[in-house]
Amino acid sequence: MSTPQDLPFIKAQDPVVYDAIRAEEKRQANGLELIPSENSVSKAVLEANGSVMTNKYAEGYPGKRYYGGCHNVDIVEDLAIERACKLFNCKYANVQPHSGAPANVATYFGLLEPGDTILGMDLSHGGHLTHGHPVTHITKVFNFVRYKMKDPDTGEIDYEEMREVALREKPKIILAGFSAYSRALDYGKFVEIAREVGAYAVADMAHIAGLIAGGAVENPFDYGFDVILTTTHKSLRGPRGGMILTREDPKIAKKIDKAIFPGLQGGPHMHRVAALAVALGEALTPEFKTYQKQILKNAKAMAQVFLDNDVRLMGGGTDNHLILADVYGSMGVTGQEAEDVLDAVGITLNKNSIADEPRSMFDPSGIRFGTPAITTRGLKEAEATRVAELMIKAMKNKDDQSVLDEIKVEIEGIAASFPIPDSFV
Ligand code: DSN
Repeated sequence: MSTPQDLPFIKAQDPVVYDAIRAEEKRQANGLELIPSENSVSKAVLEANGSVMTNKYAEGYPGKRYYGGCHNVDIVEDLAIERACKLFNCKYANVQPHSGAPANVATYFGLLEPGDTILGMDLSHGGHLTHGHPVTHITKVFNFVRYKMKDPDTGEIDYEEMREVALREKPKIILAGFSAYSRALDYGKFVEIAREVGAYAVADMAHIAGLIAGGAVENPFDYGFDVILTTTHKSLRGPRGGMILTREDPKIAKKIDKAIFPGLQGGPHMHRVAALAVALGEALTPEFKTYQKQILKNAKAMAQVFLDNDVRLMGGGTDNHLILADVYGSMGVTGQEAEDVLDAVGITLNKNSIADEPRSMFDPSGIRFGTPAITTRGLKEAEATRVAELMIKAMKNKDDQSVLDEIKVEIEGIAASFPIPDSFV
């Protein structure tokens, strides 16, 4: 059962903040979270994240710090590193990145010289801002070139084009990874092309880190990727943060460590590192493997409902935890309208552009949703199917308040029957 956090000191001292936290607790408990990059951590992770470790400066790495009094924070950082290496089958882990974007930036600066080229997935085909979108500062330092899907309806990457671009542009990093792509990547092809042009093979697995750790999808390291970077708060179900993992080369690991500190960051957030150690301990349990497999089953069940209702899905379906649906093209409901009507019935997700988006980024054609958070609550295929049916019904009846009211009651009922657990072990 989801137990409210004990917050006596905030309550006494700062009622406005207290009320906002309590309201957010209720919002999370009473609605269904379908944003594919969100999840609900255990109370153990929450406790570590809210602990006195936040008070400690610890620039450097375990055993080699620039401050005294680091023996306790060393314990949790060593533990997080050891657990990360075990989970992802690699030799080195840096657990200090404050989040995903700094992990990307540090990896680029660690492995490349300014002016070098990075080949990454086009944002409009599922990539991420940090993979070279012109609005990011990093594009002033490195040259980004892109690969795309051959066909958005199958999701297959155009590996021939990727190879041609790689031979022509000579990237120093070939980046596999995405934030809105639902199909499995051919990691072998990435490594083959990277080796051919002398590039590092780097995977940004922020979205699917939990699926990899739980053995539900393939591990890029099994194909020879050099580096994997990730956030820790999505399917991995840890505190907010990032990690950079190096498969086996100590020279690469050293470059990454130097790029994080002193290159990019100051003091690591040791409360977050402690919480990550706890989360990675949870991820090593058999229950976590079952959880990750269920995420996939639930996503497939939801995708099937959309396909049965003739809604076009990017990639034609899903091999992971997320679904990107062209609701405007299929139902005449814009992404913003869908986000709003679903929010009104207690389902949180995000509007998202589809491949080669014909509308504006602010009100695109698509919605993106996923199953890590509802699977944490214990929903299985039957409930996931029902939630997807209710989503379709709400979008089809977006102007009929009485239908929306009925749907809201049913969603609240599902949420009440599947409370967010306190613990996963
Ligand atoms: N904001 C994250 C997502 O939702 O995919 C990625 O940074």
